[in-house]
Amino acid sequence: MAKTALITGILGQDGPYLAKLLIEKGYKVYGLMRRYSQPHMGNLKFLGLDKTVELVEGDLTDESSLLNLIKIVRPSEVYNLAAQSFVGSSWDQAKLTTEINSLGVLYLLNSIKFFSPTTKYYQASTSEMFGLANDGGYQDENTNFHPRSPYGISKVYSYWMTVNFRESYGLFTTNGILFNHESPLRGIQFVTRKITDGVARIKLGLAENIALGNLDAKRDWGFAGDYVEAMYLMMQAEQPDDYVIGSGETHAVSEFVKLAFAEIGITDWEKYVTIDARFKRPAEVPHLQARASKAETKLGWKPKVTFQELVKMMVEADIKRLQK
Ligand code: NAP
Ligand code: F7E
Repeated sequence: MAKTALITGILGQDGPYLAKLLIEKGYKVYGLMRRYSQPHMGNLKFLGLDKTVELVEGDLTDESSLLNLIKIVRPSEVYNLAAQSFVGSSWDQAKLTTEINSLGVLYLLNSIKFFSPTTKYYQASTSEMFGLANDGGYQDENTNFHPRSPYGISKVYSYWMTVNFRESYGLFTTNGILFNHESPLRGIQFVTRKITDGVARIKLGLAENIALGNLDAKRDWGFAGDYVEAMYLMMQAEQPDDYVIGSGETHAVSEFVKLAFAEIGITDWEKYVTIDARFKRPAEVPHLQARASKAETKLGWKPKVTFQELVKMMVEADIKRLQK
């Protein structure tokens, strides 16, 4: 019998990439989405998946919708990708962020425990949990957490709840501690997409500059398509465990800006960028850099797309999108 997977957050960035991978592997994929009067299917359509994923309605803040769904579908695997994932909004919407990212995870885990205890569970944990903490510049599975935002804090709760359901009830639950990963499907608020969309607009004469916040922050950026493979591999491991997933390289926001402008032949990028305090955060995460050697050794996972290739891919996709 074909395996079944339920992916929450199916309309976001990672959901469609993961759905594509699982469908190619023969899974029947259910995608959880909230109720909309007009669903935004753009990311699923981009990968040609709008007809192949079976969309089901539910909300992470509504426990009964999750209990019902797990009882009916009893999937082989649940990938919980749904979240209020924008760090910048998490200060102003801390309660909502906590309800979705923390309590939503508890509801989902309880639903599995009650109605489908053989279902494997993947939790989308994040490098934002490390925040200020690093061991000689790197973060790995042994680095302590020091989150800097309500988002990071909400994800620390769900990380530990995922571990606790494994330890308390013997469920197959796993945390992927993923560092930043991007793609042409990235939400427009996130800095990479904001930059590549802005660069494309400048090239096409649709804008004159890009307003950004802190250009000094450093991130370990990879390609979302590579990172969903790590999620899949974690769920196929013999024993459930927690893994850091990242490229091992770190780059300042200013380096991303420089490379993106270079793609359209502009080298004096400073002329096109303004600094706007509205895009700075009350507490910043200055430096993220993964040491993903556990994933490499135990899962055989390594990223394929380089930082330079990622920037190029995103700029090209935005130019194409705007030309349409
Ligand atoms: P994303 O593009 O923001 O997608 C998140 C999805 O969650 C959206 O489609 C959203 O639905 C859905 N959602 C939000 N609240 C919900 C609720 N109450 N009930 C049901 N669905 C809800 O995020 P992503 O970049 O794909 O990331 C996937 C996951 O990985 C997230 O949990 C994120 O926190 C985590 N993560 C991401 C990164 C990264 O660099 N991308 C790194 C580490 C961890 P709507 O479409 O209705 O808004
Ligand atoms: O910011 C700086 C900003 O919003 C990256 C989420 O997927 O990855 C993501 O969180 C950096 C920060 O992503 C602007 O201050 C400068 O230092 O693209 P971002 P993030 O906060 O790293 C983690 C791993 C997740 O888990 C999250 O869900 O860029 N920055 N100027 C800016 N950021 C934004 N958004 N906009 C600016 O204008």
